[in-house]
Amino acid sequence: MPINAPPEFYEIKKKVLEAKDPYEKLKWLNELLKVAPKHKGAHNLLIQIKKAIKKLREELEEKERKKGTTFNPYAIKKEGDATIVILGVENSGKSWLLNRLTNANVEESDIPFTTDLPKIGALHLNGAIIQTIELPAFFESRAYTLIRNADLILILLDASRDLEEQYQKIMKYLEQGGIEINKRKPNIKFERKYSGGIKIYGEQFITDASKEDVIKALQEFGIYNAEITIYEKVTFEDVLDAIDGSKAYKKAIFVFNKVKNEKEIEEFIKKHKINKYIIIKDEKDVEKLKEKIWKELELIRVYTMDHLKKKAERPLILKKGSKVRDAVKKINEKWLDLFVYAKIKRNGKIIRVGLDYELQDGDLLEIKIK
Ligand SMILES: Nc1nc2c(ncn2[C@@H]2O[C@H](COP(=O)(O)OP(=O)(O)OP(=O)(O)O)[C@@H](O)[C@H]2O)c(=O)[nH]1
Ligand SMILES: [Mg+2]
Repeated sequence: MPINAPPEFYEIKKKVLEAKDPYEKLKWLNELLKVAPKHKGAHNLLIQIKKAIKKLREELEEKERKKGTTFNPYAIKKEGDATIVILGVENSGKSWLLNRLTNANVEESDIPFTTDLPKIGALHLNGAIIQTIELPAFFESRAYTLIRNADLILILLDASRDLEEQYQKIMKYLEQGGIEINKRKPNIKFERKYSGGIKIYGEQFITDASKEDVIKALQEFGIYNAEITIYEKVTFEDVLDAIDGSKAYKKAIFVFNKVKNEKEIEEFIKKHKINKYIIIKDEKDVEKLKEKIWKELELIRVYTMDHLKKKAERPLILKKGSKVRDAVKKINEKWLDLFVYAKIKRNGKIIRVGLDYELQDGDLLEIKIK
């Protein structure tokens, strides 16, 4: 079957083949993926590109790991209750924002690329400590791990300059790193097995491929025993992503900085269907951003009480949906075996619950152990 690729496909393919630097090659492979035809006759091609990307990414990660002996400023350990990264072009005000969100005191300057290495600050928010990282404006591949490990991305756009140009640059960078913004992960469950062959459930939900196509793709990835369950309408490419497993789905807030003309921003937001954003006109607006950050992180505060019924000063910070089990684990793993019951005070009422009870923001928790 002809693949009917557009001319630029072949131009980019040439660049992939000619690329000497592996990072360069990865960049072009991702470009190739974008222009590659997605119709049924081109499925094999799609698989080959995805395979090449996966292989190269793994090789590069391995290389970065091996470099571990020398000091790596991009190897920042996750600390605190959540992590956010600030991403933006040079001079957009990343350091300005970091200094106002956190306790950091990073140099702010009109000279572009003043920040040449990641900078860290601690944002104290509702009893939680949020690790906040400013990324240099170089848009390097080695920063991808930091972005992938973050709980939230702040995409900073400098409204005193061309918004579209900044937006395209940042989105392209994220896409090349396999990072999806504000998109829900398609509901596909993929499990590798040791035996039993390939089982596919919900194949009728794949809009542009058959069961056989998926089996063929799995074999191409060297997978002969696995179970795939598809719960909603998806494309063949979504299925490939689920098999590959390397795509990261991240939340992002677009932060418009140095804003004078709000009308322009409104049009921009509409054009790109941006639904999570904040407009910063002065320092007061940083407080509004903090509120948005808190909302997007979906954290809850649980106040523990000791046996003398004294409420702890600092709450336990947990992810929304956490259970008593998670709270106990965070206090002391060993308590899981000693746990008898917990008492929760919520809305003035006290209830006695077990480990699987879901906690809510503001709960007062007393744990009874053996
Ligand atoms: N008027 C105004 N100036 C700002 C604002 N944010 C940043 N600036 C100024 O813009 C310049 C650049 O800010 P930085 O915070 O250093 O920018 P950056 O993104 O960290 O830049 P690099 O680290 O060089 O990539 C500085 O002179 C800041 O004082 C803002 O909201 N309003
Ligand atoms: Mg800076």
